[in-house]
Amino acid sequence: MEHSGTAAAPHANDTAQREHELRAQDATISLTGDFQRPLTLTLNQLRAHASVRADPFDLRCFTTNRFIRKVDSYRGVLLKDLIEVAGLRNDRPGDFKRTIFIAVAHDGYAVTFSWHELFNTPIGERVLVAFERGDMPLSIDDGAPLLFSAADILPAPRHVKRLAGIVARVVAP
Ligand SMILES: Nc1nc2c(c(=O)[nH]1)N[C@H]1C(S)=C(S)[C@@H](COP(=O)(O)O)O[C@H]1N2
Ligand SMILES: [Mo]
Repeated sequence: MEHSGTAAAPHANDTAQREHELRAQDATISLTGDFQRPLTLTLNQLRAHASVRADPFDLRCFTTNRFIRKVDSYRGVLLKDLIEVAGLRNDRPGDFKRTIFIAVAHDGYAVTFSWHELFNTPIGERVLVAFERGDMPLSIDDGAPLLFSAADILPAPRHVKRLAGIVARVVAP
């Protein structure tokens, strides 16, 4: 052994600390694409934002109807509040009503929302980017930041772990 235990320990801690910092930097979400003011928020900035609380629920897959597990109540920021901070584009009158939002996870998993769904139906009142579960902070290992659409019939598809960001696209026929 070249290194004694005491010499190796600080080095190992430094490495762990650096990895932790890198992962903490990873815990940001970006709102990009067709927004007026694209932005990036850290998990801590999310925690400082006004938030809502969802009820506990059963996580169930759409494809298989498989019951996955019970999930305690999430607390998080409404997706539509974040979208309003980034600002909808309306270059031509009515463009904003044709905007879709793609929620993309770090593993490439992606789901969509429409402007009407978020701003003109009750679903939007219950789509949140969660940073807490059962009154405990969610860590990156728990899947934070995690997007969840609480009004969905089968919740698993739009229960997006490790959300990387929201991409806005004004779509045309
Ligand atoms: N980031 C990410 N989130 C995801 C998925 C995924 O592949 N990636 N799959 C979804 C689907 S279809 C299901 S059924 C559940 C699976 O949850 P589990 O991995 O905790 O069992 O996660 C949902 N959230
Ligand atoms: Mo699923």
